[in-house]
Amino acid sequence: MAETPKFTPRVFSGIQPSGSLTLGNYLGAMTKFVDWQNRGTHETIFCMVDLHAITVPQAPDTLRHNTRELCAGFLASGIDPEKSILINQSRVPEHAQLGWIFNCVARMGWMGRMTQWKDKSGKNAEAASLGLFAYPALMAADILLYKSTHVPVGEDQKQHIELTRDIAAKFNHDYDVDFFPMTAPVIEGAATRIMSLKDGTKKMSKSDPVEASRINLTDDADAIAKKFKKAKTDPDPLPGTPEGLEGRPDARNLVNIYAALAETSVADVLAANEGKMFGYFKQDLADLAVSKLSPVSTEMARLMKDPAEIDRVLARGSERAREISVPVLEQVYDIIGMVR
Ligand code: AQP
Repeated sequence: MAETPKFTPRVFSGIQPSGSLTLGNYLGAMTKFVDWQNRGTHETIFCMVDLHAITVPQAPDTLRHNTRELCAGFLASGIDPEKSILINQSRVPEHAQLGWIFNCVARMGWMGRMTQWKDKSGKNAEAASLGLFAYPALMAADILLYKSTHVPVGEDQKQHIELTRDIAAKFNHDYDVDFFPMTAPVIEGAATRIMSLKDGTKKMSKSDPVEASRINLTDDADAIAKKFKKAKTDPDPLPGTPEGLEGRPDARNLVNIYAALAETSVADVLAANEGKMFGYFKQDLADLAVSKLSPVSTEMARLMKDPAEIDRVLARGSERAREISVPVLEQVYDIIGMVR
């Protein structure tokens, strides 16, 4: 007889409402989330991580708007709030409570080694918020609060999932329990790292101050075409094989985006476009992007006309989430010796 797994197969992942969703978030995260949901092999929980967003300054009205718009993005991309639990982090207080406990489990040295901390704090780490430094401990809490077994993410988040495992292992060891799972990062598919349209060595980000560096899901067809037209490339035509993209990060990025949108391989895209100049390829890419993204952005705009309905979806999601999170946190409090 097959052994019953100790942990319920459960997927958790989140996106920060720190700006408008980018093509990077969509291809690297959102489409994968929808896949997981529709596979039906795991429970799925998706989160708008608003507490993470305030680790850097956010104007309150903008944050509110971005959180609702992100929720609209989840729904428009195919997340079904009946099949998946859809929440915003601040509405499930156990995230912050477990986050505090993990602040006391994680070590300063671990946090100081995080690449995202180094990138985002930059040269002025003294002025960065304590929250930005502690971010990965809260992220570990987001994941482990639901004893999640799998976390689909883009390449940039791999280090944080490894840290989540370190925190789980230290907690289990320190308290001599087998309470938290060793969560697995799932980094799969063609679009694990979509790069800036202005610099093929830098990740496409919602908070990049250069608007032309990214495609947003709220961009209209015109804006998408213009951004691809002005995307950085090199003067050479497209090669016939992936090896021909060596040392050409901007060219590689555009081909990679095309392959991800067309749900095909880079090799197939190159075989079909060998010798084409980027001026023409960018036009094809823009047409493909518009055809794939416009149904999503149209649906997002429709959903945003009824913010009360979005709030109801999130309220219902948090009720369902708390059916899991409240007992888990109670057990954690018991394990660590809090009088209840
Ligand atoms: N460029 C990208 N390519 C592939 N995947 C990406 N992700 C983000 N950018 C890319 C994936 O999207 C998910 C949500 O990310 P996030 O919003 O929590 O934070 P982030 O990774 O820091 O994303 P941004 O867009 O760069 O936000 P800001 O600018 O606020 O920091 C994650 O799974 C991430 O891997």
